Amino acid sequence: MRRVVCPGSFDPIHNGHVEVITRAAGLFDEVVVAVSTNYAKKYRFTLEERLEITGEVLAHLPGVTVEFMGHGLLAEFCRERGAAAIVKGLRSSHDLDYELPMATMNRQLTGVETVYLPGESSFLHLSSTLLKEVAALGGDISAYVPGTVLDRLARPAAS
Ligand code: COD
Repeated sequence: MRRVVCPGSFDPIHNGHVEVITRAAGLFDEVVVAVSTNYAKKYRFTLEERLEITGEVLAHLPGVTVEFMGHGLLAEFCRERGAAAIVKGLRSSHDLDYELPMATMNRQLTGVETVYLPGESSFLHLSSTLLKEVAALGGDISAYVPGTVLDRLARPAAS
């Protein structure tokens, strides 16, 4: 049984994330989507909201579960879950430059490998940050996020 972890902030989850997670679910038996949080970061959605929205969006995918990553190392989370690899989407060579040191560090920490899937070309420009900005300024992002996310973004942020 091959279990992998797809980590992210998912603030909020968008179609680029969904596409990579769907492909990971086709390649591996179990995918744990690990929702991270960082006290230094300001999120649009609370951790509870990100867990709920991400779970709702991915509920149709067999073998996919959504969990809080905790406050520790991703490599340690993977070891505790018995995950063979971390799976991430790659948008650009910039992503790769940023990712390679983390992949090596994670492997040296606990032996967990990192597998990269090239992002779908029509979603390569997507990031949660860009989508939140476009939505906040009144732009239409319906082609890029699941309906649930569109609805949630239209509500006032939790204070
Ligand atoms: N197409 C394809 N893939 C995409 C797209 C897209 N349009 N957008 C994002 N992705 C991929 C990214 O490659 C990313 O890996 C993943 O989806 C999640 O994206 P985000 O933006 O939700 O999440 P990030 O980048 O904020 O998540 C960061 C992590 C949680 C991966 C990172 O903070 C982490 O590893 N934290 C653990 C702490 C730790 O162990 N630190 C030591 C590292 S050695």
